[in-house]
Amino acid sequence: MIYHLLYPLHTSISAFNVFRYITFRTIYASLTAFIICFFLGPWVIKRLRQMQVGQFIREDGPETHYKKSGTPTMGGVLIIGAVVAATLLWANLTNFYIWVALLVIVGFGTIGFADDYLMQVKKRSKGLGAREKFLLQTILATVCGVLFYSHADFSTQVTVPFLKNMQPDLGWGYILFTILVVVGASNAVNLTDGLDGLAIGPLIIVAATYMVFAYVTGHVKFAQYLQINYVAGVGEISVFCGALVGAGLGFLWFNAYPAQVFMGDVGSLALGSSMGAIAIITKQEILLVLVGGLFVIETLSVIFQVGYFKLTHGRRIFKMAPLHHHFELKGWPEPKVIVRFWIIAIALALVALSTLKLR
Ligand code: 57M
Repeated sequence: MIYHLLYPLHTSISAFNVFRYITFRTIYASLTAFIICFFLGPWVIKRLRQMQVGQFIREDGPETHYKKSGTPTMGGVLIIGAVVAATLLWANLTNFYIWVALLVIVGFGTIGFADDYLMQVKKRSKGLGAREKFLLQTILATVCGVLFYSHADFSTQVTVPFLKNMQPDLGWGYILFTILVVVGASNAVNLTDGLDGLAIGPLIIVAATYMVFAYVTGHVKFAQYLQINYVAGVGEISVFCGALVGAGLGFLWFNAYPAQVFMGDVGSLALGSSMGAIAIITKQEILLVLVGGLFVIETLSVIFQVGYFKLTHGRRIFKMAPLHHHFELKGWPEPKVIVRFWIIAIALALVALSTLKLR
C-alpha cells in the first residue's frame, strides 16, 4: 500500500522514487514484520495463555520435554499476521505472485489453525486428523498449481541445479509437481518443529536464500549475467521473503531456548508451504531439497525409521525419529542440537547459492 500511495508522488517529491526499488521495500518489509512480532509478541503470548492454548507434552518423548508442558502454542498466528501486514504495506499489489504467496500462507495457516484449535482449545485429542489435514493441503496446493499453470508468463519447465541445459517441461504435470513440493515442504517443516527455534532458524535461512534467488530471477541483467531464466515480476517475491525473514527473527526472539511460545501447526504448515511456493515461483524448485536440506534430512529420518520399524517389527535405526530426538536422547543438550542444526542449514544454503555460479 505504501508503494501504491507514495511512489506515484515521486513526480513532485523526487525522494519518493526510492519506493520503486525492490531492495528498499524488501528491507522495510523485513523491519516492519520484525517490529510487529517483537512488539505484539508479549501481548499475543499472554492472550494464548488466557485461551489456555498450552502445549500438551507427550509422555513417550524425551524427558527433557516434560518441563515444556503448558508453553503456549499457535504463535504462528503472529508470524502470519506480521508477514501479511508487511507484504500488503510494501509489495506491489498488482503482482500475481504476491497474491499466490499470500493465498498459500493464509490458506495453509488456516488448515494448521483449525488443527491446533481443535486440539488445544476444543481439546480434541487428534486435531483435524491426518487424512483430513492431508486432503485439505492437497486441495489448496492443487488450486495453486492450477493458478501457476494457467498464468500466461509461467513456464512449466523445471530447473535442474548444476545442469543449465536440462529443463524438462512437465506440461500439466506441473500441477502435480506443485502439490508434491508445497504439501511436502509444509509437512517437512511440521516434523522438524520439535525443539525451540529448530524450525524457525532454518526457515529464516531458506527465506533469505530465496530472497536472493527471487531478486536475480526478476532482474533482466542479473538473470542474463548468471544465465538463469528471467521471469518478469518474480523480483517482487523478495519483498515477501524479506517479510518472512523479519517475522521469523521477531518470533525467534520468543521461541529461542527456553521458548516462551511455540509456532503450532498454524505456523509450521503456513511457513513450510510458503517455502515450497517460493521455490516454485522463483523456478528453483528442485534446489529446495538443498536450500531446505535440514527439513529433508529430518523427514528422511522419519521415513527410514518408520519403514525399518515396520519391516523389522519394532527395531529402530535411530533412538527416536525425527532426528533431533535421536541427539537429545544421546545426551546432547537441547541448545547444542538446535545450534548445530542451524549450522548445517547455513552450510546447505551456501552450497545452494553457489549453484548460481556452478552451472
Ligand atoms: C508434530 N510436534 C512436536 C508445537 C509445534 C510419524 C511421526 C514421526 C510424526 C511425529 C509428529 O507427530 N510430528 C509432527 C511434532 C510438538 O510441537 C508442537 O507441534 C507443533 C508443530 N506441529 O509448534 O506446538 C512438541 O515439540 C516440542 N517443541 C519444542 N519447541 C518448539 O519450538 O520443544 C516444539 C516446538 C512440543 C514440544 O515438546 O510438545 C512433537 O515433537 O510432538 N511424531 C513424533 O515426532 C514422535 N516420534 C515418534 O513417535 N517416533 C517413533 C517412530 C517409529 C514414528 C520412534 O522413533 O520411535 C515423537 N514426538 C514426541 N514425543 N513429542 C515421539 C515422542
